[in-house]
Amino acid sequence: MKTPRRPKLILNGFWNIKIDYSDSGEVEGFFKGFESSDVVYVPSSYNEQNPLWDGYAGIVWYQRRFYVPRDYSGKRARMIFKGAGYITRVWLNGIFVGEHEGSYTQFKFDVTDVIRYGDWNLLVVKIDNRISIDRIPPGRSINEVVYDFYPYGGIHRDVYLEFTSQEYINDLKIITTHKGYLYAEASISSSKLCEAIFRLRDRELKEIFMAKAPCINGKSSIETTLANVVPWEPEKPYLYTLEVELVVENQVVDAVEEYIGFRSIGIVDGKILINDKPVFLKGFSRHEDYPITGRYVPGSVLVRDFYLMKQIGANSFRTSHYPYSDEHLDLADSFGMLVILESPICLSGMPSNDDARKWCSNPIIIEKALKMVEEMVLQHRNRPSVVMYSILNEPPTDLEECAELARRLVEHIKKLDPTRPITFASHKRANDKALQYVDVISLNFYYGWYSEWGNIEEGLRKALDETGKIHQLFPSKPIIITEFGADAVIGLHSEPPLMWSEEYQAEFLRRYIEEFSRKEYIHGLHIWNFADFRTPQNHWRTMLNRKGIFTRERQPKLSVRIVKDLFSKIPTYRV
Ligand code: BDP
Repeated sequence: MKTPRRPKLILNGFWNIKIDYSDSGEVEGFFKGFESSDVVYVPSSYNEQNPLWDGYAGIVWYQRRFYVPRDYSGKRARMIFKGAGYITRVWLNGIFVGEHEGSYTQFKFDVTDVIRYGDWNLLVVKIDNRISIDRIPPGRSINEVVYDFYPYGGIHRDVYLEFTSQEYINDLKIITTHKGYLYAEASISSSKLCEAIFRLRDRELKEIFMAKAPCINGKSSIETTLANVVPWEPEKPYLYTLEVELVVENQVVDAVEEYIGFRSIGIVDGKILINDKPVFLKGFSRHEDYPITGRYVPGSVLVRDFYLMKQIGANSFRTSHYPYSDEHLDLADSFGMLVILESPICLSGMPSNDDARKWCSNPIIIEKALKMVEEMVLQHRNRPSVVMYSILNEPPTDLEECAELARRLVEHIKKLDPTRPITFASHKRANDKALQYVDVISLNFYYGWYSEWGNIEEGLRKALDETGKIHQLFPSKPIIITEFGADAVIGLHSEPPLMWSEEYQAEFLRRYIEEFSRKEYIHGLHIWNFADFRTPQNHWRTMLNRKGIFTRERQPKLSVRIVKDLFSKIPTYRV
């Protein structure tokens, strides 16, 4: 939900920071304000802003002062964090206002009664980014995690204070189809009689529909079918604006909006249908990772990424391995990307079956996991670009307990949003006991890299063979290859193509794309990865995972031309 008309105080910028190695800050009263001359920039992870903080995954305190003009008094004030973590605890003027767990979804705290109007205010934030087995995703220490990306910490997305009247719109839920069906429901916080005005505007901001509906039990909704809408499609992502105004005692007291697209999704006869037409998802699994800014990817870099993806012929990506920022997904909506939105539950390297069983059946973990997927769905369910949810990456779902966790996640999401198919990225092949619960099967393959190394053809044969078997087990479920790739160090060349060279990566991707795109039961190919990204330290990484077809700074490797050539021959719509 977008709130451009609400007054805001943006709190991005330079903050004070203090490292709290012994977790003594709360006892010592840091929340009342602390002494430190160290500086950090928000939004960004803290790690790469000072070489001394680079290997630190622990507790840090952030603080800044800001002035709130007197004109804002009488309004409701909420402090909004678009993404910070892993655990964020917040104090305003020495008073605790709330806590949130998880780094990748937004959260807000009502601070109306704590703000000093016409005065300076002190905001203190404790970020606890300790790595632990009972966190999502789990790990033991900074270099011993079950996932292959750097565990950055900090306030890595925007922070702001937003003001509304006492009556306001809490949330917006929108459902559309490409045939012009529109359902819009506003959740409203008001103890008074009220109504909502819903307005749909086209790209030129011309009003093409307007309706009013009363507030009933905290909700106001409209349902209609409009003639002649322009559908949202990957190649023509037409966005409308849906505005909702809240009217109390004949006054407009709040207004929110959303950019919406008219599009439908369906799974029919083993195909993925967008607007009733079968699509092929070609693109990447990505990461939010950039030098110095860490988990925050600046808007200008994102824009370049989207142009690069488009120019390569991609129409799709997966938010591996966590929900991405609103900016990232806003661009997906406007560039017409088909997004698989993935939760942060990444379990690739669960150490042992015993650990995995315990983890998956631990009620505290299950509750956290359900909450994390719920926050993801509620934040992004109005987006036309989001065409599928991925609940997990590489879970040990050959184990009953983990398959049961998957089942519960599916059940939970279907209640929140029955309109989108669900998948997860599987690496347990035919032994995966959770494939039965999802609408689309997603498979990750590294044959020709982690096994059959140096022998792309043998690896590829194995990948094709296993995929064929899974198709026979689930003939009505579309299959997407959500990961396949090989590391390449830019500038390293070899003929014949040897591992780690640009030629080997290009050849690996060429052969996988050629063979898999020929199979009629394969409906998508996502290369691992769009760009190189930072990982924990270990003996199988050279600081970065080098499977990007671009470097971390977005310089192209040899693969870019090869992939562009192949992707441009695969049409988005399959006949
Ligand atoms: C896959 C994981 C991904 C890794 C990739 C790799 O899903 O997170 O980065 O392997 O090893 O298994 O490059």
